[in-house]
Amino acid sequence: MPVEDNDSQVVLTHPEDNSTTVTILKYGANVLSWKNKGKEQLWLSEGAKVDGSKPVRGGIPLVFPVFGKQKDANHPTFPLPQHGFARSSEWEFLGQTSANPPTVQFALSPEQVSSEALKLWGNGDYDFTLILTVSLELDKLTTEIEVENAGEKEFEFNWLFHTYFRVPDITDTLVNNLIDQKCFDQLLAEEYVEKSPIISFHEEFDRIYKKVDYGKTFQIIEFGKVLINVVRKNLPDAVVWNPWIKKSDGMADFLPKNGYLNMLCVEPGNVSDFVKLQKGEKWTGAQILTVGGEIKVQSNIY
Ligand code: TA6
Repeated sequence: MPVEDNDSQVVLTHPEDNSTTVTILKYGANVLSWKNKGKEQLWLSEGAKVDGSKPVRGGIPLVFPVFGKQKDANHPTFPLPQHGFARSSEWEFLGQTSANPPTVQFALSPEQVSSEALKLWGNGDYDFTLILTVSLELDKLTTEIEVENAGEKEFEFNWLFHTYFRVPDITDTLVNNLIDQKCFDQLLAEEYVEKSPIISFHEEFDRIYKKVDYGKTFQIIEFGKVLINVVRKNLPDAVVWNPWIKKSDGMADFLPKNGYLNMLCVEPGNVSDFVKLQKGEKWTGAQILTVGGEIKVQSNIY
């Protein structure tokens, strides 16, 4: 059956390969698992809470209306918790829009968000409708978000897919095609231009790559083989994060503690500035994730 609604979770199975599946938790509309031909592509902490008690540690947490913690005390998102309330709200399952490829939609509007959380954004004066579309193909997963300003007041927001990819060993893992990109290093609190043609990981890593040309495909590579390709639609930025040892130790729900060796976040989003929506306006953004393929080296000289 291509789509099963199991109360708290929805499972998609590809009609041409029953070992290609996606499991989505309605709480946070979090894609907990994406198995491509039986191989898990995402990382989910063994300590992840999936009972709605806190945002899920792993899978694809949805970050809205703010990325991180807003520093400007005058900004409407300042009172919000880190990464906003989308990942800690129960989304409504709208159903299936296609049988092949199996495609489903989830919605979030103020009715599904706690009144406490709502009040923290523009004093609760905003009205919005978020529609998440998840589509499962062979060797490919697409997640697309549509944000509509359903109210009278203009608002501005960040969006980010906080995607946790599973990797065999972070110390053998590389990411390409970020060279020459401006980035903000969250650890140094410094902005600079990335000069490494290929990113490797040997310590905590937390960088926001800004306004990256949409022609750039980020590839997660191990031993010369492409594990995953990350392509973006209307999401100009990408955060690359690995917590490493100390940060992993500090997160109670990050288990096992050496799990940082098997995960890497590559997070497409619009976080280096805010998207502004007037009354009735809509905005969409998507990440298109594909498995395997050839290494593509892309620099800014092309
Ligand atoms: O996307 C990277 C990041 O902003 C890191 O700085 C780290 O805070 C991570 O998100 C996880 O945040 P969380 O609120 O899920 O613990």
